[in-house]
Amino acid sequence: MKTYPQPMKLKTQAPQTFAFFPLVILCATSTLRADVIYTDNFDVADTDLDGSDQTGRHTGLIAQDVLIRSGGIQSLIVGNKLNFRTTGEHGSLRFQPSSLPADTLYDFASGASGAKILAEQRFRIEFDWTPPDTSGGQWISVNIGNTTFDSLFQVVSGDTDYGILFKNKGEVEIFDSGAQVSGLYSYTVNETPTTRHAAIDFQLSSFADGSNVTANAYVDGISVGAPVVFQLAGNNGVLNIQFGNNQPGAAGGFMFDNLLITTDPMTSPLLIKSVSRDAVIGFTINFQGAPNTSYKVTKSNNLQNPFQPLTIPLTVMTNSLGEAQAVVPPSEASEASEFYRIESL
Ligand SMILES: [Ca+2]
Ligand SMILES: [Ca+2]
Repeated sequence: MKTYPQPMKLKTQAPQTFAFFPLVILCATSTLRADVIYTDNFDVADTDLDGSDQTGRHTGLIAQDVLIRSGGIQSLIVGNKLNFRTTGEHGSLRFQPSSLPADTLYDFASGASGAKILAEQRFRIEFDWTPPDTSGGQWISVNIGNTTFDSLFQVVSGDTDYGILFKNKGEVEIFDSGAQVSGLYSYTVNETPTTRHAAIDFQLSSFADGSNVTANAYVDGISVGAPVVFQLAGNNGVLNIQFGNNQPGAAGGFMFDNLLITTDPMTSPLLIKSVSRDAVIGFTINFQGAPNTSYKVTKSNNLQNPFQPLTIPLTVMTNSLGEAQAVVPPSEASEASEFYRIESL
C-alpha cells in the first residue's frame, strides 16, 4: 500500500532582510529586421507530404513559388509536423518550384530569393526536429550545393559543397565536398527526446562557382563548432538546398517542423554560463552570444537610473564559438547593489 506524505502546513513568514546581489541582465540588440524568404509550418491535416494542401503554410518572398517534396520515400504530415521518413537508411527532402510536376530542384539563387540573399550577403536555414531517441548515432542533415535529385547520403557526397548532420546523441559532423571538416562538435541533449532547434547561418557575396561561403551552425541557439569556410562548386550559379536523414525505419524517422529561411542576421540568445565574485578579481561573467561579436557592459545601481558605461568602459569580443568573459573590477562593483547589462554593439 502506498503512503502519502501529510500535507505541508503553510505559515506566514516574518519579513526578511533583502539582500542585494549584483544582477546580470543580458540582452541582444539588432538594428536589422528579419527578411523572410520562405517558411513552412506543415500545419495541415494529416496526409502524405507530396500533394498536401499548401494553403496558409508559407510566408516570405517566395511563399507561393516553392514547396517541399519527399525524396526516396513518401514523408507524412502528422499532427501539424512533418514525419521525415526513410526507406532503408535513406530519406530526403527537396525544394521544388510549385509549378509541378516538373522534377526540378528549386534554385534559391534565382528570382526574389537570390536577389535578397545577394543584397544581404547571407541566408539562414532554421528548423525544429525531434529525434526518436537521445543516444543513437542517427542523424538529420542539411545539404547545400548538391544539384542531383535525391542522391543517397548526399551529406557525404562530393557534389555537396557543405553538408552538416546533427546526431540524435548530440554530435555534429560537417562535410566539405564529401570530406569531413576536422573536429567533431557536440551539443547538449535532454533526457528524453525533445524538440531541438537548428540554425545554420551562411554568409556569401556570390553564387558563382569558386565563391567562398562562411557557415556557422547552432543548436538551440548555442554555436556548434567554429565557422567553416567552403566554396561553391559545380553548381553553375544555382543554389540548391536539400535535407537528409538516416534514421532506419519508415515508421520512425524524425519529426520536422517550423522551417524558416531568412536573411536575418544570426543573433544568438545570450546565455550566462557562470558568474563568480572575487574580492581581488571582481565580478566575472562568462557568457555566450554570437561568434566574433563585440558586447558592451553597462551598469545601473537601482534599475531606475539609466544604464551607464563603467568608469573604465568595458567591451568584450566573443570568440569563434560565441564565448566571452566580462570582468567587472572590484573598483566598479562597489555599490550596495549593482545591475549589469551586456548587449551587442
Ligand atoms: Ca507545425
Ligand atoms: Ca556542388
